[in-house]
Amino acid sequence: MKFRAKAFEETLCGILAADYATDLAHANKRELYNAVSKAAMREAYPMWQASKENGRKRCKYFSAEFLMGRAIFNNLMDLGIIDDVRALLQKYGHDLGEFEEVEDAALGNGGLGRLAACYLESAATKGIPLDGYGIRYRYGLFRQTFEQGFQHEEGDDWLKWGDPWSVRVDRDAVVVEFSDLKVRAVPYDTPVFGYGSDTVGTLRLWSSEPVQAFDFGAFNEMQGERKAEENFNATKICDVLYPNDNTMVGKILRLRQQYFMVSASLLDLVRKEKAEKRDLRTLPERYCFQLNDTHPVLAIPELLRILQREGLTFDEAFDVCRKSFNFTNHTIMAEALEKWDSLALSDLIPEVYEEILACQRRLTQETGNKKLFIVRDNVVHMANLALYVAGKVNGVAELHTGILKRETFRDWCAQYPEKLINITNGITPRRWLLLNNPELAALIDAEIGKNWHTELSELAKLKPHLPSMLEDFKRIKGENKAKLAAYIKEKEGIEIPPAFIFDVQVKRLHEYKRQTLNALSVLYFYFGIKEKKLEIPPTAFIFGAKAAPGYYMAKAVIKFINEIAALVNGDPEVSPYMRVVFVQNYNVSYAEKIVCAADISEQISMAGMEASGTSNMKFMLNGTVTLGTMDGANVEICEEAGRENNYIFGATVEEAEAVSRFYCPRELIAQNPALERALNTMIDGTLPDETGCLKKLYESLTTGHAPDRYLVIYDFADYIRAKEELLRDYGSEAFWMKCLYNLASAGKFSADRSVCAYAEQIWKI
Ligand code: 26Q
Repeated sequence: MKFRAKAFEETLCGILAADYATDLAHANKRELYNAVSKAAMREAYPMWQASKENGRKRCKYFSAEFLMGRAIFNNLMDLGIIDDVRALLQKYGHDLGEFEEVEDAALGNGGLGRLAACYLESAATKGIPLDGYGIRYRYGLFRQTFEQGFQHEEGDDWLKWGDPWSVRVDRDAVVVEFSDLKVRAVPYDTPVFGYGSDTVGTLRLWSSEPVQAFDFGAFNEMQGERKAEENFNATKICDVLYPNDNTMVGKILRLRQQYFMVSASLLDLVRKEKAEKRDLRTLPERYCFQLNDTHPVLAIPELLRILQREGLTFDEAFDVCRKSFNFTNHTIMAEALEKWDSLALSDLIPEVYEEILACQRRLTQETGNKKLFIVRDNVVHMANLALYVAGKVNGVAELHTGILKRETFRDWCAQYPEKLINITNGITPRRWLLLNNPELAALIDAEIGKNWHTELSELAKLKPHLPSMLEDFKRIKGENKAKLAAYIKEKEGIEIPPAFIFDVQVKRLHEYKRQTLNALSVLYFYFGIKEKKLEIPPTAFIFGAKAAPGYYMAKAVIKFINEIAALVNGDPEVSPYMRVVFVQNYNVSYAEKIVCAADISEQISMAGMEASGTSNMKFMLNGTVTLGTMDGANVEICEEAGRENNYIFGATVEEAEAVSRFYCPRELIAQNPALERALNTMIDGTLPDETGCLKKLYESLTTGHAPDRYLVIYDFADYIRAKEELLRDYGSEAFWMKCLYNLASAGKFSADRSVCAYAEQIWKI
């Protein structure tokens, strides 16, 4: 679908006049942004409406996080009008690029939230009826700055420029009930466009409000104070996204958020079904639900509750749930598997807790299997509730699903062998190549046409053409690097010569992801160069990561790397060969700039810990080699592109498991003076340690009951071997061919493939 440019211009002018009393020549950036967005919304509205009312079975993707990033460029591209709009604005002296100041919608933490966003776009593109349901947080993931090397957090006022891409639907508001509080849930709908597609999905995010508008008269009455408090609590539910990634914090407000979101979504849906006089027993014919990890799993007992209230028996309601719920697991880490106290649940949502107990009873009856439980010792295990009721449960990469089957969920697998399946993650090639790297996309178009935009496996057709693309590829990468360097200079005040190798690790900060391993290698190179014992081609080590504000060790790692950056960049003997930068406030928009400019993609988690990873796929798609472990989707990247075209090191899952049993990092340190030197910077005054956090970081790697849980020290030597090999290869023709071969092999990692697999194997649509 493509709008008529003239119609768009007329709509735009109408909005500028009516809403801002201005015109194209005089509008400011903010007015222009809102008006352009609204004009696109208005033009696309009939298509959106038609998509909703096509009578097909729909999947509802329940997720506490949707990391959408900035909408405007992606939407204009997907609608096929980005060039027309750019030209139109130019005619009146504006530049589309000015909208880069618009805040990201960062209503998610990392991989899990971004995956949800990629899947919505891919489903719309592929004509799969998929809608997202979540929470409209007033503040998204915090904005990060560094002060004296320490992370500081500020509120993320993502609505600062307005939210022209959403529509508030008061008509569909519902009331969510807690034992102590009633809350009005008001939906805001955002259209999700597909690339060159008539299918438009909907992202419905719920906002919490007081049930009644605030009543000042109530101050004079007995209940005045309570009313005021309720008003306050009601708004608070959606105040802010919990900034944790792969760690669970058992906060009651978080529980309220989870119940708020699923209850509102299901009340809304059941009300619609009733309005259409549907038999609720047949609900699975029209809907299915995908639970994005355990965060929305309360949807299961909530639907049981609602359906029984509507007259179904428990068995009938349970049957509906079995047929409609499915569950994706994104982690094997014990600290991320959600558990809630029975007491908290029975206090807050007693009727829902009763349904959980009913599920536990039914599980015992059905299986008699003592190893399987949902509630034990007054703790509710949310993943187990999902494992029991969901029709299908999926892991997010082959290796990850294997571990789930063999270990984490072994007993469940034995009981329900058909339930667990794998669907390897994917990314949308529109945002992660077409939009962020238009020059490379055009180069590919010139070789094989544009079909790959929606059939990414066609990239394989590039394979015979790679040698002839080499010079253009190098030039484009060089230009992207220069742009990124200029941006980093502006934002971070650090100079990176574009001719340097760009070695990049960007992802959430977590011990298992091992930013520390990368940091120690940087120190290894630093001392090697300083003492004239080794040489490397000039390299910039680029980091980006947010640490959960309550995650002490993660914050210590940020401080560590920032101090290394100050040491290296400030040393005139070394800085001609090395630079280090930790970019502030890494987010989706920063990622778009970084991914197209990287020479090395660092994917160095301890084997078995990263369920999949998705930034690894983004780098690959932009023609970047992976320096990584055999973990998550890295394994499949090697299968597709050849291990010999990437740089693989470190313990495998099996080795890691064996080593961990009787592991003593101190012995390894004693045998490796260069490693010891690097580690000692944390305690010998080489790096300033005002708070003692570097000492704590040192201790976590070397002492105590279980030192170095993530085998940083164990993998260090092999990591250096692989990294030095990569740096030696860099710049040779063989090296550039590896980059291109990775690009040409990235077809599997399209989110289009993933959503089609969900539609066929799970949703049956
Ligand atoms: C749970 C309870 C209470 C508070 C917070 C949480 C919580 C929040 C976020 C638990 C986990 C997360 C996020 C997990 C996540 O992003 N996992 C990543 O999912 C990606 C998509 O599948 C994978 O590629 C990554 O490997 C995985 O780490």
